[in-house]
Amino acid sequence: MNIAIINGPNLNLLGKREPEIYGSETFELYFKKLQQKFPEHHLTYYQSNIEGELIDKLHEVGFAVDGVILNAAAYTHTSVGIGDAVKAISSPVIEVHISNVHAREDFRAHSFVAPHAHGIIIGMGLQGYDLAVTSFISPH
Ligand code: CA2
Repeated sequence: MNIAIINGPNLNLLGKREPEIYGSETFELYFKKLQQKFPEHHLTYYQSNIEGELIDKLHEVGFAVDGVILNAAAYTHTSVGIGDAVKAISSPVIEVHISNVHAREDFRAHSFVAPHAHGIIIGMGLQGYDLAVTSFISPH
């Protein structure tokens, strides 16, 4: 199975800042472990801080891969464009958030991605990405 992981703004700082919220592991290291855990599947990882680049990546992978795992980070709560892109593509998208957005500021409770997502995993730390891969591989 081909699965694309796409991370949005500031997630390049994972493991380097605010470990009390986001943990102390870099995504690069976590991604290597994820690839080792699912060797028979093809996982790719892309991160950008730029809204248009995230939309371009969704267009690029979103008609080709079996599943997209998207953490649009702060753009989740602000970007009609990313929501529209998720709606437009044909690959199913699982929305992931590392932290429990519902236990934080009110503005984090709204997602422009959620109405178009196949599923949503929130507040499980980095394990959320693992759960999303598992869900694509072994659908319920
Ligand atoms: O919990 C999540 O995964 C979020 O998508 C993370 C976003 C936040 O805006 C969303 O509301 C919830 C923020 C990502 C920032 O990542 C950082 C990582 C380390 C240090 C600083 C920021």
